[in-house]
Amino acid sequence: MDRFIDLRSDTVTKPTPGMHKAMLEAVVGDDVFGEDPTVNALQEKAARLLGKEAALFVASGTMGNQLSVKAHTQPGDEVIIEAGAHAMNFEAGAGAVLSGVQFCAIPGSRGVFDAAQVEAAIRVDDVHFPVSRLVVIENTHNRGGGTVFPLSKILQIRDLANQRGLRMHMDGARLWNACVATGISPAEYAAPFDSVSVCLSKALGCPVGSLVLGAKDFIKRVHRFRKMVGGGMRQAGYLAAAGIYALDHQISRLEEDHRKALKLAQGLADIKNVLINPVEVETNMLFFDVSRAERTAQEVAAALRAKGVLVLPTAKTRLRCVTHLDVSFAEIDQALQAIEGVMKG
Ligand code: TLP
Repeated sequence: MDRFIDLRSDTVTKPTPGMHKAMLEAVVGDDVFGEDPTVNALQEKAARLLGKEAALFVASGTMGNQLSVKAHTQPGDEVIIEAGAHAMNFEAGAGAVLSGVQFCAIPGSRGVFDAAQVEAAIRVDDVHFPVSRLVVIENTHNRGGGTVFPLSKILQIRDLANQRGLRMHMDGARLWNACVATGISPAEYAAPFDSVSVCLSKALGCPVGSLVLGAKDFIKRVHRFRKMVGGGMRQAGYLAAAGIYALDHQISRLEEDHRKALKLAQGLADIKNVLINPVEVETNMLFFDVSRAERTAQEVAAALRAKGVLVLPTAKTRLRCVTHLDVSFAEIDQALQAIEGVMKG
């Protein structure tokens, strides 16, 4: 197969010619000495965009989340988080290993929960219990289906967190999608949080990179922990240049990805034995179920691969598709044809 239509994730996007040029022309230095002007420029730009005092360039969303958890907590603390959240389920148990925290998982509605649920999860002050320290919110919520976390709910959770002395972290791996879908600015979304991690390597074309944002003293702690896990990079400006380019050029186009996801969902809803509710598609991600076809998700994914379409099985009969920069509207039509063919056969 010459070229796959790759709908497994928006992490597969590659640099555009404009981004390549920006990377090649980057002025770099040794970032462990704090001397890479392009890394510094990216961090300052991101801090301004999200309205935070400081930012730190890190290797990945996982590193951003887990160093934030570590900088907020002490071993034995409890982190209140939604049951399907990435930081608890898909980061190799890092919360336990790196921070010695335990998670208190609360069930969300497609990833979204409210202040009453957080309140019910907060431990009372008693020697038997861990100390509730941090609330993590994922926006958009991956396993929830690319769901936007409503700002009004976040603000209510912030009020509660203030009353009860909890800190708040946002896993904003796809915060850009939430902003484009709602018109809410990154700074408005970030304001209620003590820390935010955002990714440059999802849907924006960057080869690598995420950022952690917060107050200066918090970022200083994260910086030390980044060094501890070997995350100090040297001429990282080549990567940061891609990040600057992405923030300048690749965010507003996400709206197109959202339209592609909706088109895909609407097409899928018309295919026999595919279960999906297109109304639930809010951003660039969708999940569909194939249990009616009496096929496993793995079987469907393998049959689609043979037709040049890559999708991600996420449960026995559930699959995920994510739209992005490197899939065109025409390829969405081709993918739908392939899926229809596979579901018939
Ligand atoms: N998610 C990836 C992989 O886990 C499969 C994906 O394809 O969706 N937070 C959220 C909400 C994420 O979706 C991801 C990546 C991360 C954090 C971690 O980012 P990376 O992969 O850069 O460590």
